[in-house]
Amino acid sequence: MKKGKTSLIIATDSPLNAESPLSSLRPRITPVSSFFIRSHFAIPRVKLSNWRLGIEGDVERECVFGYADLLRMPTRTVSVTLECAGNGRSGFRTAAKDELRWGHGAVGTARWTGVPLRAVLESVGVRTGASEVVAEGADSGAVRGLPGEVPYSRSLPLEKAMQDDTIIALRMNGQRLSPEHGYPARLVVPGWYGMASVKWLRTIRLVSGSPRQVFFNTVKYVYVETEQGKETRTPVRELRVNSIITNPADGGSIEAGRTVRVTGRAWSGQAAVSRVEVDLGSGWRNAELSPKRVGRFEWVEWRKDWTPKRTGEMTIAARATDEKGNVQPLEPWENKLQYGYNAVAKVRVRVV
Ligand SMILES: Nc1nc2c(c(=O)[nH]1)N[C@H]1C(S)=C(S)[C@@H](COP(=O)(O)O)O[C@H]1N2
Ligand SMILES: [Mo]
Repeated sequence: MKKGKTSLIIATDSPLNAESPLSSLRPRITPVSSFFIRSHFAIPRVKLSNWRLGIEGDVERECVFGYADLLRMPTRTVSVTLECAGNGRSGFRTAAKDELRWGHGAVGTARWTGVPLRAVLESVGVRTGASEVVAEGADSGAVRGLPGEVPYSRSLPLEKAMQDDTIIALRMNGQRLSPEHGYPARLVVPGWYGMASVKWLRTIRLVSGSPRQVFFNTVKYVYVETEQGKETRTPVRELRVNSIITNPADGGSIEAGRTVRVTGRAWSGQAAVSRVEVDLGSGWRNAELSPKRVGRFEWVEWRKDWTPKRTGEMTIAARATDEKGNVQPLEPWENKLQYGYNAVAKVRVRVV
C-alpha cells in the first residue's frame, strides 16, 4: 500500500488487514485508497509476464489463460458492495479466539470490471456432473493445526459461478487492481461475503460433489452453532441485511437546536433494501432512501434530518429491512466464529 495516501485504520500489519473509517464510506463508490483490505497471508507480488490462470478438473479441455487472453474477452462492469464476514465482530461481547476484532468498516463498494466467469468456463466446456468451482489464490501460509503451507482457496457452487455478474475482475473503479486487492485478477461474487471473492486468482478447478478439503470452506467461514450439545455448521454465503451510520461519527459532538443530516448506508445480499429506520431518541422513524434504485448488489444511501433539542450523551441507531423481510436484530446473532454480525448500527454522540 502506498504510504500516506490512505485513510485506512490498520488492524494488523502482517498480514495486512485494514478497515475504513465510517466517515470515508459516505460516497456511493469507495475510493481504492479507503477500501478495506482483508488478507490471510502475505500479499503475493505477482508479475504479469509469468501470471497464468489454469482451468482444471471436470472440464472438456484443461486450459491456461494469460492476462492478454482475458483482455480479449468481452467485459462487464458491476457495482458491488463487498463486506468481510467478520465485519462488526467487535460488537460481540466476548472475543472469539484468533479472529480479527473488526469495527464496522470492513465493507465498501467498488465498480469492478472483468470477464464473466461463465464465459471462461463455457470456453473450456464444463463437464456434466461438475457442481463446484474451487478458486485458488497465489497466497499461502501456515495455518494452526495443519501441516505445510495452506493456499487461500474457496469453493463456489457452479450455479453461483455461472451468474452473469460473477466476474473475474481485472479493474477496480476503472484502474488495474492494486496489489492489496488481488492484482492481476480476482473473483467478485456479488451478494456474498468477501471470502468468496478470491484475490490473486491462480487456478480454477471444477469438481463434482462436495469439494476436497478446502480450509476456507470447512474450517473458517462457517456458522458454527451449538444447541443442546449438538453442533451445526452452515457455510457463510449471502450478506445478511446490515447498515452503517456514516454521519455523525461515533463519539462526535453536535449542537442542540441545529439541524444535522444523519446519513448512512444499507445493504443485503438476499434482496434489495426496502426500508431503513432510525432511532434518534424517540423511537423508530423511516429514513429516506436515496437514490431509490441502485444496482442489485450495491448498497443504498439513507438519510434523516435531525434537530436535537436536549443536550447530553445519547445513542442513535439505524436498522435496515430487505424485500424478503429480513431485519437487523437488536442483539447480535451468536455463532462460534462470530461471522455475519448485523445487529442494528449505533453511534454515541454528545449533544452540546
Ligand atoms: N487469495 C485470497 N483471496 C481473498 C482473501 C485472502 O486472504 N486471500 N481474503 C478474502 C476475504 S475474507 C475478504 S473479506 C476479501 C477482501 O477483499 P479486499 O481485501 O479487496 O477488500 O477478499 C477475500 N479474498
Ligand atoms: Mo472476509
